[in-house]
Amino acid sequence: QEYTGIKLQVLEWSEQGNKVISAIPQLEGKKIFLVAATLRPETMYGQTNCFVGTKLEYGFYQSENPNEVYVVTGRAARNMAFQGLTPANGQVVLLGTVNGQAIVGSKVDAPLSAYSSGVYVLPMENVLATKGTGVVTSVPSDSPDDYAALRDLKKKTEYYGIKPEWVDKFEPVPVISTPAFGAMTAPALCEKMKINSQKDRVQLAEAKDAAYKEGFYNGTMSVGEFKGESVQEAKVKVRDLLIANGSGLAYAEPEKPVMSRSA
Ligand code: ZZB
Repeated sequence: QEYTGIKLQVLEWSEQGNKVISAIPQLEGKKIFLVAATLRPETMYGQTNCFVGTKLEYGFYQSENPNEVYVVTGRAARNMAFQGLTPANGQVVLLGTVNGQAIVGSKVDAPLSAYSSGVYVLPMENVLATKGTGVVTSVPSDSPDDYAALRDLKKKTEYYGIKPEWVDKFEPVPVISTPAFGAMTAPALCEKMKINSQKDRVQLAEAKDAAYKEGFYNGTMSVGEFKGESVQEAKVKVRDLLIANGSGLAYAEPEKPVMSRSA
């Protein structure tokens, strides 16, 4: 599986996050990035937040660049070690660990996002430890999972232990238009399929499939450098642009045996 890693630089740490990083001297003076794995680089214009799993453990890993540190799961770091993303091939340099819950509320820079002054790290129930980097960048206009989760958070900030200002002004942004779903695919699909929350796993899996297909085959970019171009053309161009400007990276995962494939 070929992902694009999106480097979300931490601009401000949450209170808890700040305590954790202050206790790790090797992080001093380094740029720290949460690295999200995506299959949809062309949607990055619509990022509204970043999701982490509150029960997952993340590591601070020295990256290939001496000034930069990546925050990802241990599993992802071990894959990265064979892709030139660590100082030495096959080896990870772990500088410290942090629980997902502790970084909720941190503010990060989301490359290409319409929300250019930063977006917040928020909790999501369905972040898998077994896929990608364990960091998910959220695009509620085009990802039904993200739309449902962000809507849950907006409705129940207290229940989720987040501050209203982390979600209030962050609305989905039109990025890709399609004949079937109009200006914003995910909200249209969630409405059509009566998806009420991020707990509606079965419908969400179906909605994700439909969103991928319609976006890829019939989508047209409505914003950004490649506005007016088809998604099929723009996908690689946006990926290349992100990698060229240092805010993206190529990240692949080995194929899983068919028997244990989860999706
Ligand atoms: C941004 C984005 C925008 C995504 C979109 C999807 C969509 P797949 O297809 O099952 O391999 N993701 C990445 N890592 C995780 C994780 N650890 N746990 C849960 N979700 C994760 O899933 C790949 C997509 O799942 C990734 O691409 C990421 O969300 C999320 F408009 O990144 B995506 C219709 C989907 N649209």
